[in-house]
Amino acid sequence: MKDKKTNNSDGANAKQTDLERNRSNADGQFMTTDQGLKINDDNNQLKAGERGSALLEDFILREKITHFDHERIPERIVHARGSGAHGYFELYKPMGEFTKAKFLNDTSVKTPIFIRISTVAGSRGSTDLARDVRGFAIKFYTQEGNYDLVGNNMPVFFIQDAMKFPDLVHAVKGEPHNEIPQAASAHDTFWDFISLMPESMHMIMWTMSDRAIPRSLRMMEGFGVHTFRFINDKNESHFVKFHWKPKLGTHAVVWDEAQKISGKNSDFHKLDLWEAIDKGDFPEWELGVQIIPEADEHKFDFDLLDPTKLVPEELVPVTIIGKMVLDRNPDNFFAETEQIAFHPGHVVPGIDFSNDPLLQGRLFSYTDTQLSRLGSPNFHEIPINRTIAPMHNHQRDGHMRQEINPGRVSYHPNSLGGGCPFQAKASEGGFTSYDERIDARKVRARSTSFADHFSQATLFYNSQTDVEKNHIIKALRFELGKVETVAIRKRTLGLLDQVDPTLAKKVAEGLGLEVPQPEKPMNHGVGADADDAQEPIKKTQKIKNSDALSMVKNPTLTDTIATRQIAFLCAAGVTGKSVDTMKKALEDAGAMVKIVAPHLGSIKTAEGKDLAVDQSYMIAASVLFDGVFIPDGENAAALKDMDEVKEFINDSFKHCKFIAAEGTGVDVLKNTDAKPDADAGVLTNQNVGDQKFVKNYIAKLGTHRFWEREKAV
Ligand code: HDD
Repeated sequence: MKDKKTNNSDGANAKQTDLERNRSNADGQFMTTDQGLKINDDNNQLKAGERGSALLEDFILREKITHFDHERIPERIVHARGSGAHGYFELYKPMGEFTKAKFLNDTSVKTPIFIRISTVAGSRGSTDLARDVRGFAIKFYTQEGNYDLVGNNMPVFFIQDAMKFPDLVHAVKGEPHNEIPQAASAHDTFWDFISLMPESMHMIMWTMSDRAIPRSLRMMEGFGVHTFRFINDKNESHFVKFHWKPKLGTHAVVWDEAQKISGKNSDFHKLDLWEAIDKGDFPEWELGVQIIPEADEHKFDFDLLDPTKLVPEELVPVTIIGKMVLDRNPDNFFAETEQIAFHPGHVVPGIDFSNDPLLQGRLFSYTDTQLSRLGSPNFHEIPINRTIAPMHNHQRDGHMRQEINPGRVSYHPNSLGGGCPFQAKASEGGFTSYDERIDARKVRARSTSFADHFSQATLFYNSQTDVEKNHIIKALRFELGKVETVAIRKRTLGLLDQVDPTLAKKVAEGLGLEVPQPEKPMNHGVGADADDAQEPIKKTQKIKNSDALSMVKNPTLTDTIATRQIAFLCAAGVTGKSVDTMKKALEDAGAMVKIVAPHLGSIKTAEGKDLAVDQSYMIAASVLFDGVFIPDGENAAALKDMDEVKEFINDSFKHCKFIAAEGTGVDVLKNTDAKPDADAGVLTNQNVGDQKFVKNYIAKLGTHRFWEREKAV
């Protein structure tokens, strides 16, 4: 499928050429030291005699070891674990009415991008399948400079003010005395903090939902989270919320599956993204915007500046304006994915900030963190961070400066350099901040319009299907079950009760607790200090239900099975026709088939042909697949009694996957939980190679999971 690769246009080529300049190609070259000296022996250090001690003189050994000793840089404080990819953004329709940003006005330009998708809490080596928010950060290399949209896969956040960010992160990370647990929020300090922060309840609904355990990084929505501003060339401002809608739909795994994947393949998401791009199945997202005129700022039941609130799509529809395609894996993880430096303050003319107090704090944090992570104010000179726009200013020197600025002039204004570089007028593309009028007292306080912490949490919960609600209940039972301090569990139940009494009751049952009498949760945010802290309020929302918030009801859901992984449980004697018919149909629909057998190499089919084996039962596990097919043939006799096969099918059944078996393959189901029943998502067929059966299985796979099989809590 390699031919799917498109040629990037000018901008994309410019970035590629830029990266090319720094790409080392050792093909056919001699090995050298960092100084270019050809190396004669890379296996032995310089010694006094063959068995002698090392000689300090060995500058080649010292150079190699010194470089190795300094290979690591500090990992990101949050979002340490990430996957990156190159791609491009293409605009569908000019947005000049709202923004003057050039890349949002010219449909003929393909803007190169680099994306980094990450987990938040865990260290660099932690598992991909942690229950966590996913970072969704995109750097657009536009012709007017870099624009970074540094968002998440959830549209809201835990806290309203950046002042609380270090506390949130300290609470969720491994506890400081023993650094346990790794990449998990299921522990006392996190829930202690949450139980005292009612403003986190809406985000808690999202993180306890299946959104926090995506099936693939390619199957997640992305959000800019904050309200930003679009500014047009008349200097008019509109508020804007950014959405990324995945072409493959929004899908998740279930929690039991997530935990098992972490054991079987903790790089599951990283590998999935890498392989899809490598095979030419380029992931795509459409960019959507919700645009709100300035005049409507106060029209809502919530404050647009409050990052714990979303704007329901029923109130302001999402307009799709372009698409992002990921078409190239990085050449080097460290140089690109690790060294990329994002910053919500990297904007271009036409995009500006709102006064969201979380965003305002972020505008300080990101450059500051790059200074300690990348170690120099020259981090913008690293190839992956370099703009493709011309870059000239009077900033000079600093660690690892690459740029050589000739001449005497490093100040403005100057006459010796002819006044260069010049400032740009707004009409020449110079960035000007939106001239919002500010006339206020200097206070440490939070607006009372931020005080409703529960009604959108309730909206989210009410918008879920029963299955999704059950998953939230189970997640909360798991998380709070891991909390040892009973008072924290109870305090959290008190907050959940304000979101939905039935939810709180069901979680409480699992914990063997009663929902406590309504306690007045203190609202730390509102009021100048704890003495005049106010109670949070719950406003009636106009919107009671929003399908866009449910992954199952989501209107953008597609029935594609493209890139879905299907396991064929095989052994010697399998009927080739049964394998071939199903395989061809699945692959034609874009799915990927893996032949699983007792050993690697190949097996003989009933027709006497060799069938190449992709994975043995030792490596394959149901949790790494989206569906399973047991073909007809003598293989059934061998598979029936294999524990690995039984476990495979039982897990598929437990995790609500569609199971198909054909001919004697149906016998394999006998010793498992998956009894043949089309109404229960276990499809069987006696007429080997029947196209109707194959089509039906593909249609079922398109619905992702057979949720009805799941037992209610
Ligand atoms: Fe942040 C990294 C997203 C609040 C401070 N953040 C980081 C990354 C993403 C986000 C996606 C990883 C970028 C990458 O891949 O390199 N952060 C968010 C979102 C937030 C948010 C969506 C709320 C809406 N962050 C937030 C606050 C602060 C920070 C309030 C501090 C006041 N974030 C950071 C940071 C990081 C970071 C410490 C760590 C590594 C980095 O910046 O480059 O500066």
